Amino acid sequence: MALVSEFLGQLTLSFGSGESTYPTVLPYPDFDPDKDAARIETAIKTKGVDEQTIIDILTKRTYEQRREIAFAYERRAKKDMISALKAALSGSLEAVILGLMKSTSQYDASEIRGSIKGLGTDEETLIEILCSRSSTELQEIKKVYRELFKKDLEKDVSGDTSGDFAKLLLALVETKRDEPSSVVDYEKIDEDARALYDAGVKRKGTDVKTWISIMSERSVPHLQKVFERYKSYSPYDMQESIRKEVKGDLEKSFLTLVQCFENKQLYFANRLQDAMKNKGIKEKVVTRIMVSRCEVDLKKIRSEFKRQHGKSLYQTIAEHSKGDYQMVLLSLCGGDD
Ligand SMILES: [Ca+2]
Repeated sequence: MALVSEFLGQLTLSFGSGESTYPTVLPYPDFDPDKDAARIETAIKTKGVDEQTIIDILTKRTYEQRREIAFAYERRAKKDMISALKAALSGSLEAVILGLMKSTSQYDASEIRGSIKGLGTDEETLIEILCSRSSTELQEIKKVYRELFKKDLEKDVSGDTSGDFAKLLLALVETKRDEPSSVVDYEKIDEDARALYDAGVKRKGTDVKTWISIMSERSVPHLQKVFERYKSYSPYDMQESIRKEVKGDLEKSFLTLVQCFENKQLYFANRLQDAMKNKGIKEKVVTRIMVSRCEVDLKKIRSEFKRQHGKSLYQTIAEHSKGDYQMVLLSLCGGDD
């Protein structure tokens, strides 16, 4: 019975490839965009800015609702709400609020753009986004990227990276991954497991091309079974094999992929923990995960976090942040566990 009620208790929405979602930000029930817009207008005009009201409203409305508020705001104030928020807020709070004014795919596209434009590349951000998003999400990101920046994500990614790392990212962005099938193909599972072993641990050097094609083209449920099967060929599991065979950004990318295939929410929970394991907080990472996952699977990330680290995400954020930034993160977190 516990299982049934637990299942019914989860709000599961479905989109695209039939993935379940576990958001912490839900549609606000008594939604009145005009009233919200008026409150935000007053909060912006308040001397010193009333951040609390802005946070209370925008973290408790979905993206669709925030958009409606922005339209209502523009009608009444005769100016753009995003520009007004930008002028009124600053620092980490501004980054979160402006992030929330984008859709999840617009946000991802902007984070990718930010990580490659200008001098140098923020590989960590690129790896996190490109190796964790589903094919459906990546297709949407590509589309939005073209709309927002009039550029090709494939070209930008391969132009800014090099070697096997570039080949892997490009293969992911090309979104050639199979849809999950209802039929389990044991022969193919065995074949892929053996191919991964032959291309890596078994031989001198690594046939990275084979690894890339299997990991970028097979469906996630198939790969989960491949990694199980893999253990019957290799003395090391897939993650250990990756650590032994490749290095640097390529190693990080393969590890992120495999961790996400196995348990995506645990991957994000560990990223969050890692960003808050020392005194202080890696704001960029925490902001990105909280903003990009709050309408996707943050609720499940929270439970993985508690299970893995023994302390709730809420408590951890509370200890590592302060002020308005803390307030906005805790509100997105949506509760203690
Ligand atoms: Ca080898």
